[in-house]
Amino acid sequence: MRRWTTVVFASGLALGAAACGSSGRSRASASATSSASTATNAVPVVGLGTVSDAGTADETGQGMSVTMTMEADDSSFKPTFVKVEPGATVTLEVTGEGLNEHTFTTQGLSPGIDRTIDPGAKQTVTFVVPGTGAVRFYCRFHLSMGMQGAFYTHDGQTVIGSPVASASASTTTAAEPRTTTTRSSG
Ligand SMILES: [Cu+2]
Repeated sequence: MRRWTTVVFASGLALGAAACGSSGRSRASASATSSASTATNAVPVVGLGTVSDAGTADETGQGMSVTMTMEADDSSFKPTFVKVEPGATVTLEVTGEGLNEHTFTTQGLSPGIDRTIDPGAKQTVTFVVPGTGAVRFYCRFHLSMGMQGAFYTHDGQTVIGSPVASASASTTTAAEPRTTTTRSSG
């Protein structure tokens, strides 16, 4: 037992010394990456409308079986976009990190997913991302604030399915009840 602790402690010292020696160099690379990240605002998926974009995660390295976590923050999902291999099965744990209740609701999947996520709670969902289009997900309560995102397999991909008829925005067309077409009975 005593020998073990001695060894660990010694190697810890060595690591600490090495880190101190190279501190001058790491500064330059840090500033280089920060300037690059401010360049693009374009989202990688077509057909979403307003998106509260909290970033993209590339999970193609996990191959056909992806396991990952996502935050449901107040008005955005983080990550917002997730790139995976076509046909990959995704096991996703969504955690409510904000103060409000949210949903994780999918578009175009069959069966679809619609889970409510309470603050501090977790929901685990599993689904397949087809190569034919991006899988949009959104919060039913805060879609108008851009609380949505997508799983996709290549840049510029269009989302599959049609949006669930949400809210009332499109149903109030003044003309529709008045145009009563007279049916010829015969
Ligand atoms: Cu929400």
